[in-house]
Amino acid sequence: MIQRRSFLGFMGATAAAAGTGTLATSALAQDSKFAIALVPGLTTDAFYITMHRGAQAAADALGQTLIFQGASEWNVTLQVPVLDAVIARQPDAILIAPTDKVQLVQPLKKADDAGIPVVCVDTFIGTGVFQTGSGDADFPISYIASDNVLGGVMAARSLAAAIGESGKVYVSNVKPGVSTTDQREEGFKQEMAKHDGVEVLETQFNDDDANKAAAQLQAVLGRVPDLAGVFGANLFSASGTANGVKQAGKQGVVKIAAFDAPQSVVQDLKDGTFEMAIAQHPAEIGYYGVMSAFAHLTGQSVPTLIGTGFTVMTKDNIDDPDIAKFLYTG
Ligand code: T6T
Repeated sequence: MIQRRSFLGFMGATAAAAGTGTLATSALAQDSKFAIALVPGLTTDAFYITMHRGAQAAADALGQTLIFQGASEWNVTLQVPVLDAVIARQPDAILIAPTDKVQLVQPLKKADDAGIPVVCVDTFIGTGVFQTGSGDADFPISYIASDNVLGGVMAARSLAAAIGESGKVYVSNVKPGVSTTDQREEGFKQEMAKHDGVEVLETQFNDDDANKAAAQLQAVLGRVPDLAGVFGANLFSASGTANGVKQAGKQGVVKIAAFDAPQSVVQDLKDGTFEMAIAQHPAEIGYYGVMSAFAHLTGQSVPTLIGTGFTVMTKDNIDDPDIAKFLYTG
């Protein structure tokens, strides 16, 4: 059990739950030692491992404690007990990437009710618009993430150009209800609607399982031999699709626009498996997540939305250290 030495305990849960942020004098804040928990979407994903690194850097800079606790798979029924266990440890704040925008509302409300401020990182609950005073899911103090709709738009533009503005494509995606990947698909389809020669086929949902994404690629190719391209909407969707394309001997023929940037994208870009990869900046998300929680805990106001950037990787720029530094670690 973590000792809650923070002044939240002294001030009571109500002020914290209301997110007033007017909690203490700076002298008291400096004396306080906060424990900030980060609950990732899953622990075994280079994206969240990199986010953890950024969060740890911020915690170290601030002299605060970071707890990293998550499930091993992208799964609501695994994430909720982890969250319950984290709430039971009574951290001073929780950063979380909720695995479903509806199903995590009530579990996170328990944290809010216990006076533990919540920051959504990467994914959100509800609409992702927080502190508005409306709805039952606006209680998190901030949402820190990539602009996922824009990322989908960028992938669509790149894929449309790669297939010469003509042909059939589909989205390989995780599962409906995940805010980030829903938004990427939305942005992708919005943009593709402007490309008359491109037909977007039914989305293939893979449950964040790269093997499933590979098998789906092969099945779609069986039905649609002239398949021109795929948007892999996250790390496992893209890497699984890449494997499927390689197994089918269609490398460079079926074009892939990939979201996320594990180390393996270097090879996939260089050998023409990927046209492009959109690297998010997960270390920034973790860093600003901790900074925001700390700011809130020490009485500062915090933006309700912090957007982090993208770096578009291609075979032509991936050797540039200013680009390659955004490859995920872990
Ligand atoms: O794409 C990231 C993350 O942004 C998304 O919410 C879930 O999938 C990843 O973690 C990559 O696997």
